[in-house]
Amino acid sequence: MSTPLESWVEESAKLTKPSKIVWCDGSEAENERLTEQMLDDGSYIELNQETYPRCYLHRSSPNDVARTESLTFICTRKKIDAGPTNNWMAPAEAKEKVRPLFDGAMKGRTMYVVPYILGPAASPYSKIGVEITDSPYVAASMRIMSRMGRVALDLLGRSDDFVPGLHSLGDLSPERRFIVHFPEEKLIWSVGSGYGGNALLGKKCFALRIASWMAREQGWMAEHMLILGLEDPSGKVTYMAAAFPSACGKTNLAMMVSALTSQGYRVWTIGDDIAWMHIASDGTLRAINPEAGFFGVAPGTNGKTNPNVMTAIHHDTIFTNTAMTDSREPWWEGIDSTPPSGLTDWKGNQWSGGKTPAAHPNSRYTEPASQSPSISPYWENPNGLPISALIFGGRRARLAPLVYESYKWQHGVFVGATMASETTAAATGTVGVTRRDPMAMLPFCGYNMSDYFRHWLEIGPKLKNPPRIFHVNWFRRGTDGQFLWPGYGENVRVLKWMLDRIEGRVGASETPIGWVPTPSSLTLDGLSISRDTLNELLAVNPDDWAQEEQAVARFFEKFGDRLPAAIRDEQKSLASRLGALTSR
Ligand code: GTP
Ligand code: SPV
Ligand code: MN
Repeated sequence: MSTPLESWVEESAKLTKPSKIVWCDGSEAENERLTEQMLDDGSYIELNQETYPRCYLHRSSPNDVARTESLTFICTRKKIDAGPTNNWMAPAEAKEKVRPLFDGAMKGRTMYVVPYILGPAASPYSKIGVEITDSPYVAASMRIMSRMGRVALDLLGRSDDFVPGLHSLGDLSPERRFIVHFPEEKLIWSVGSGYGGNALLGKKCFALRIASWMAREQGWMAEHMLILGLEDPSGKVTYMAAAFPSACGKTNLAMMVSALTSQGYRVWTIGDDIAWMHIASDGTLRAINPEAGFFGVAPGTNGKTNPNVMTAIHHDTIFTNTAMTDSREPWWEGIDSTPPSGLTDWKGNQWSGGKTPAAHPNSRYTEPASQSPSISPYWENPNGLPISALIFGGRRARLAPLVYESYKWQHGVFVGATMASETTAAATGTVGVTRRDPMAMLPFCGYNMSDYFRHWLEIGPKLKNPPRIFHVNWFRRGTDGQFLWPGYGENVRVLKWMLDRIEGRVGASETPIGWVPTPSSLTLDGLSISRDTLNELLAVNPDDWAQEEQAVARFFEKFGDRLPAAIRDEQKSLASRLGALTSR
C-alpha cells in the first residue's frame, strides 16, 4: 500500500508529467549535485570561492522579482471566510482555472519532492509540509529555510498529517501565475513564479496563510513576527516578538548589534520573519521560529547597519538578484562602498550607472540561521521561548512616534489592527504608498481579518501575564526629509525602554494613543541627538491623529458587522480622547 504522500506524488506526477522524480533527503551530497547542475544550466553563477565559499548568485526572471499579491488567492467555499482583504476564488473554480497550467508543466524537467519540518524537529508545535517543485533553486532554498529531507520523512512516517504544496515554474509569465491556497483542505498550489514567498511554499503560504487558519482552529497564533531576546546586564534574557510589514526592518532588528553592548545589553536572534506562538500550561505565550534560515533584503545591509549578517553571508549563502563585482563578489546599493567599476547588474548586464539600481531593490540573501553570530543558544528550544512584549510597527514618514505602549491587551490589539505602512519593493506594485496592514498580516492572513482580530482579542484573557503591546516607528522623517532616528543598532534603546516598562522601572507620558516615553526615560548616552529632534520623534499631534482615526474608521467599514465590537469600542475611545484635545 502506498502512503498518502506517495499517492499525492504519483497523482501530481501524472498531472505535471516530469521526466524524472527526485526525493530530496537534505544531504550534503544531494546539495552538491543540485549545485553542480545549477552551475551547468546557468541557474547558479559561481561567486568568488575564496572570499565567498559555497556562495552562488541566482538571477530570477526580470518579471518575477517579488511576491505578487494580486495573483495570490484564498480559496474557501464561502467568500466571507476569506474576508474583504483577501483575493478569493471558490475552490472548484480555482482548481478548474489553475489545473490546466500544471498539465504537462514539468515535461522535460525533474520533479523534486521536498519534505520539510516547520519548527524544531523535536517540538510539539512543529508541522510537516511537502513541496513538489520543478525548480532546483527552490529545492536548494528550502534546504536552508527549513529542516528539509530525511528528517521530515522520518517524522512523517506513513501519516497523512502534512501540508502538500504543488509548485511549478510554469512558463514564468505573470499572465499564467497563480498562488492559490485551500485552507479548508490545507493545500497550496503555486504556478508561474520561482521567486521568494511565491515559490518557497513553506514560508508565507504555509507558515502564515495556512498556519494562521490552523492556529485559529487550534487556539494558537501564526504571526509575521521576528523573535529576539534582549539580555540585560544581569544576564537575564527577555523575549520579544515584532510584526513589521515586508521590508520594514524585522531581519535587521532581530540581528542587531546593540549600541548598548558596553552597558550589558545585547540582542539574541531566534527568528527574523515568522513566529508560531502557543499558550503554554503555565499561562505564558511561547514562541517558536518555524524557519531555519533567513531570506533577507540585501540593499541597505552593510558592516555598520548589520555586521552580524555581513559575517553570516560570507559562506554557504544563495544570493538572488544582487549585482556582482568584477571579482565575482555580490554587491548592492547601501553595502557601503562606492559602486566599483566593472559591476554587473542584477539582470546580468554591464551596469551603466545612473538612476537604475545595480541590485534589484528586493534582492535577497538566503542563509542558514545557525550561521548568524547573534543566533540564540536557545533558538531551537522545542517548547519555544516566553514572550514578554509584542511590538507592531511600520514605515510612517509622519504621524507615529518612535515608540508608544498600549494601555492594555484589547487596546494593543486595536493598535495592531490599525497599523499602516508605506509599501516597499517586497511586493510588486507602487512603492511608498501608505496602506493599512493590520498586524503586518494583510497579505498573509489566510482567513477573514475580522475573525483574526477576534482571535487576537480572545488570546489575551487566556494568558496569565499577557505580553505588553508596543508600537514603533524607525522611519519618521523631519522637515528636511531625513530620518529622525538613526535606527539599526540604536533601536536597542527602544527595546531597553520596553524592558524598563515591563519591569516597572520608568514612567511615561499619557497621550490619546498610549504611553509615550518622557525624553529622560530613554537611555541616550553615547548618541548625539538634539532635544528638538527627540521632541519631534516623540510628538503626538492630536489633529493629525484625528485624521488618522477617520482613515481607520473608513478602513473598518470594509468589515461591516463582522468587526468585533471590542475593536469598534477602542476606536470610539480613541476618538473621544482625541476629541477632547482637537480644535474640531
Ligand atoms: P522582509 O524580509 O521583506 O519581511 O523585510 P524585513 O521586515 O525583514 O526588513 P529588513 O530588516 O530586511 O529591512 C528592510 C529595509 O529597511 C532594508 O533596506 C534595511 O536596511 C532597512 N532598515 C531596517 N531597519 C532599519 C532602521 O532601523 N532604520 C532605517 N532607516 N532603515 C532600516
Ligand atoms: C516578505 O515579503 O515579507 C518576505 C519576502 O519575507 S517573501 O519570502 O518573498 O515573501
Ligand atoms: Mn526579513
